[in-house]
Amino acid sequence: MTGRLIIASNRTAAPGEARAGGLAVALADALSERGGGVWFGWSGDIVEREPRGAHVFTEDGVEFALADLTQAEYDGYYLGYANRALWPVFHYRIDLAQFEEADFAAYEAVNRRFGRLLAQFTRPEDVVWIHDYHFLLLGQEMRASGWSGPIGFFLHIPFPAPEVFSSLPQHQRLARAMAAFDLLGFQTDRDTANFRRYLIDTHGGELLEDGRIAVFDRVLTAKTFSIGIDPDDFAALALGDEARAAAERVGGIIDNRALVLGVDRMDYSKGLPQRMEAFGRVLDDNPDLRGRSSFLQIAPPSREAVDAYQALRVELDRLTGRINADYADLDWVPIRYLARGYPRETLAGLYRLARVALVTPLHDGMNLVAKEFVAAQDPEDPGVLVLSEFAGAAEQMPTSLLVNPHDIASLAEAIHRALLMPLEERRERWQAMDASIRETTIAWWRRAFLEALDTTRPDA
Ligand code: ADQ
Repeated sequence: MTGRLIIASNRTAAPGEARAGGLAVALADALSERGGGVWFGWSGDIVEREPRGAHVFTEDGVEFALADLTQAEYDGYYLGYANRALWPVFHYRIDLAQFEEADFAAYEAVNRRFGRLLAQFTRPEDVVWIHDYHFLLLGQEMRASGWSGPIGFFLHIPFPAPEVFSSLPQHQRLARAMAAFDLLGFQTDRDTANFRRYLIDTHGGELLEDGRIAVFDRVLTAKTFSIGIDPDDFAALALGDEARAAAERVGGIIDNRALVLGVDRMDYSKGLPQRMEAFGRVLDDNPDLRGRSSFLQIAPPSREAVDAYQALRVELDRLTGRINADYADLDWVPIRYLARGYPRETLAGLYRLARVALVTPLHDGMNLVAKEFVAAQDPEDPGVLVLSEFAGAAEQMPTSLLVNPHDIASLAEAIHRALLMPLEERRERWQAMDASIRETTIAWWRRAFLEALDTTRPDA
């Protein structure tokens, strides 16, 4: 008999919170398929006094256990170590990373407090699944609190090359803690290979015949589980009333010119300035295309308390202003840049309307926008995906127009080519991408991970 599932992620889909994303639905499904369990995470609240326990709610047989953070914990653990050190380094931006010892101390303390708390919710036959870079030490802390059952970990962002990971002053400490997990899941084979190479070259890890790695007196499995979406659900969304209404509205505003679309959280990993420059370059080099296509970039601000995010906002304002001032005409604006989020239905309608999607991050774990765009297309008249070779999705979608997002000239060339691509070629490329997003759906992802985790039990 399989035990209950215990999930830990920074944010949860607790009662009352919108379960908008595919990931939240998938984890909720995983919990209900196992007949219940616990979903642990940060409540989203910042409190004055050191919190001790967790708020517990039960919904459909799932216990939600939510812990608060103090202001100092939020600053040091969340904004500090997680988002000023780990996020930039894992996205190859050592230049933006700030290595403050006090931030690491806060990260360690929160992982310790949360690990102890979470251990109290477990029963011996359970399995534990921990998510993402906020909780690299959580498994080790649970072990210190007496938990000896299976622990899986999934990293949603890239695992960088060993030389880059080693730039973290605490990388040795992090590596030892990560060895407390039995199964480590990564988005792409590139990430899995980076992690293995790091353990083998830096810590004398040994690759065993069955593919597992022996390191720090433990044996662990590192494997690729490429996250996906629910393509049928998204395709249906794109045909719904709200999606159609959004497409009609935007189609009217751009006067049915070809829509070039970008949808991202506003983050320096997403390559937004490079993308805008490349669109500007298309207009510089192709006078015949001026007035014939409109670029719409949707980018809601995130993590605004971190300096690098404020700087990005200023840069995007400047770039759009310049390109629009150079090229806008009485009846046409080249770039529309909306610094706010939209409901999934609206995005689905815009994806379907778009002739070209620009998904050009400098580094990205997977990038689900790329997959959502593919799912939303009209099979008879699909749009073109311009995709960064540094997005995890590139490994699975070689028939997109793959680009190096740092190379503005070839990015501009790809946008130009996408705008002029004949219908037959668009169909052929899209069919292969559609087949690929149907292979590793979100349901496949969670089942494959949990099956692998179940087999790591000593008695399996
Ligand atoms: P994100 O960096 O947030 O996620 P991504 O995978 O593209 O990146 O997006 C996640 C979801 O947010 C998608 O469903 C998308 O529709 C939605 N979203 C993005 N921009 C939006 C906008 N402007 N308005 C409204 N909704 C928007 C992290 C990693 C990724 C990894 C995912 C899942 O950084 O690499 O693919 O986790 O593992």
